[in-house]
Amino acid sequence: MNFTLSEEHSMIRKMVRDFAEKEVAPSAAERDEEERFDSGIFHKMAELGLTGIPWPEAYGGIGSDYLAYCVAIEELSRVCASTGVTLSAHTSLASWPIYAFGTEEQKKKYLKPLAQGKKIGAYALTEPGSGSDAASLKTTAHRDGASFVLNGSKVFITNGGVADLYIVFAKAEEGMTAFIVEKQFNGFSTGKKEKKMGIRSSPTTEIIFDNCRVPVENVLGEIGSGFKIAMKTLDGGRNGIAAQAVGIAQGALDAALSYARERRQFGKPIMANQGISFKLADMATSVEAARLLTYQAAWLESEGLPYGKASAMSKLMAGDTAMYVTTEAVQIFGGYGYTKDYPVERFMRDAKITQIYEGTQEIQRLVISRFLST
Ligand code: COS
Repeated sequence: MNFTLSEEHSMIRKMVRDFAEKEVAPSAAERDEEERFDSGIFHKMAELGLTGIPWPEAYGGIGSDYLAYCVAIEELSRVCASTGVTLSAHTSLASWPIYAFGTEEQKKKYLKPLAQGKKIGAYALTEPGSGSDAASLKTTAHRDGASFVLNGSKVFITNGGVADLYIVFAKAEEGMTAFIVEKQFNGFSTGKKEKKMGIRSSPTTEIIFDNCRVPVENVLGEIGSGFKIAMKTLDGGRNGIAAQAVGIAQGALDAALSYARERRQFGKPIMANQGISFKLADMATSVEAARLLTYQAAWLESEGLPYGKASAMSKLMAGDTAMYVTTEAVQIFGGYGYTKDYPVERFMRDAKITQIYEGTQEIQRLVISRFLST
């Protein structure tokens, strides 16, 4: 057993931290305030190869692995959770299912430009009436000659409106089916953009299918096997969210630590107060535990070993850790923490979503408990 990151993983961490601090952090608060997605940041990530970390070079990737991908998401989220989730949805939710289930033609046509960052990807499963109960979705896909015709709508779509292609789940006669839908297909449109508590510079929208024609060659995997594709995709996605949560927590911990060393009350730095230093000790311990679970799940996936239980556990642990650590960070900052003069209130708002999306914490417990009972 070796708990040290390899040279390759350490290099990726250093490169992404450097990029995040120079190119992402300075505008993070402003983009949050303005609810503004910055495509320039995405293009810079593409230039660094971050949009295709785990995919082979033949498909436009850099041929690394899921641990490197998680380290990158963590480092981005340490300064801007919105940028972290943009890359996470693009990689885990849009590119992965094409890599895992796509035909050679689909990989060349769709995975390659996604990996190269020439296109942005998104995943569309959730509907107004179907969230945790993903199998109950209502969007339909009727076969008509060489096409399927999709009707319905999806909500809470990360990268909605900015994505070029969407992995869409709809009910065909044979059962739930996955489709690769390009934004320019007739009958596809973007609906309402959500105004959110956190991750505000990551656009979240409704998407609408009004007799949207999708060629049969854009069916992903077997017709009727969409539910399993959706679930397997989320198994990996959840670990990306765990990495995002670890990054948010680390960002809040770093900010709280440096504040506690500088801020003086009662004639000494507040760090010298055990009420504060013990809080920081607990926060640091929780972040480390969440990181270890997250890296373990990423390692399992990279090794080709089962990782569904591990990724549900990492997301559960890391999401709760992010919420706990960011709330404590605000507390350490006192009144200042409650203002937008410091980043910890943003971290706290951003942390909350990690307990909700890609399966609520309650769904993670359901998934974990099913593993325990089999
Ligand atoms: N990988 C592969 N197959 C899976 C799977 C997984 N992770 N999870 C379930 N399946 C399979 C099952 O094995 C079963 O197959 P068979 O019919 O061949 O036996 C089938 O899918 C149905 O599974 P199950 O009965 O467990 O489905 P449920 O409707 O009970 O739903 C949960 C299971 C609750 C786990 C699922 O609906 C879920 O994950 N919901 C949360 C959705 C979510 O995360 N939404 C966020 C969207 S992205 S922001």
